[in-house]
Amino acid sequence: MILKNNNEITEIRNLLKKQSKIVITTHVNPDGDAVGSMLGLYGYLKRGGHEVYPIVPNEYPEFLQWMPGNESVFDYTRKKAEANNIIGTADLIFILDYNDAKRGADMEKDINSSKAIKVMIDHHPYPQIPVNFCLSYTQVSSTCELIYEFILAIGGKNIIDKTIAKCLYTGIMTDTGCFSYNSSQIRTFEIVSDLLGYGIEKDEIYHLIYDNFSYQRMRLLGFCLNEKMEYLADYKSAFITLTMEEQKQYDFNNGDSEGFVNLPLSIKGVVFSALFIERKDKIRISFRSRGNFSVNLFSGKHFSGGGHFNAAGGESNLSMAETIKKFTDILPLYIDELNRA
Ligand SMILES: [Mn+2]
Repeated sequence: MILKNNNEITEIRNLLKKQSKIVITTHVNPDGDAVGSMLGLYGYLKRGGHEVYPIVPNEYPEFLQWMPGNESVFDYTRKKAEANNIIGTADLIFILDYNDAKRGADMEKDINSSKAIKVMIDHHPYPQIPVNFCLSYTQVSSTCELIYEFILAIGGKNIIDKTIAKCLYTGIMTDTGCFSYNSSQIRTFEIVSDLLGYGIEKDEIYHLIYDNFSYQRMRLLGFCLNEKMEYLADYKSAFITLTMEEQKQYDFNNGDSEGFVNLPLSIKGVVFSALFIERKDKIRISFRSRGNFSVNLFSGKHFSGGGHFNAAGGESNLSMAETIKKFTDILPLYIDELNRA
């Protein structure tokens, strides 16, 4: 258990002895781990008698909206004034599953100017946000795994219940691609085993997350693989592009492209994949890799992004065509690295 006997934990435990006004927040475009860790911690702190506000920088997809506590979540983009006031008057702010101010989007300036005591709990490398307590551990599978450890360390195993367990399991499952990566530590499975002990139905959780797509989304997936994927054998790479026009054709909703970036990695030999999605003002990019090729560094260097070693995001202010040209022009610089990966 990595958080036990930690000075920071003792101080946070003492802080939480007093009833507090607490904000729990997470990164823009929240994923399963973001929402799961936020609502898992929400359930826990709520049961501790605190006044707790889960606030997200923007909306998240429907397949994540079933988790217990979802009805209490504030969407910053929709209730800016109210969220701003809550963040400004909070005693404590938990920053979950991100460590770079950019990932807090518009909410970040409110968090930054708030006098609240800030606690970051995260598993991404190179934490950058100034906080009072930084619980950053890159070796864990997910922030949900850390939240479980955090609750245990704070001393509340008996406050965990099925609703909290559901949220935490969801983040561990989604951040490991259903235990296909980032999940080789024994501890991850011990925690999963504990969570199952609270009576969660893991097959049902899988179903709620992965069998919850629209008909149009399935057709979009087919279109992307059939017509929009490019395979660059020399570079062991493949990428998919999606323009706004194409998104419109398939009634694109936020979250519809979730998981698309992983698919090219199923091609034999491919070690690097990218997904380029056109947004109103920029191209949003996701990168994935297998083995020894760091997409975190690649994205940081060329596409103002970052994330994990094998999974990162990025962006480009160029047009789609110019962005793809930039990407394919850069690849030759990495030919040796990609072939060694
Ligand atoms: Mn995560």
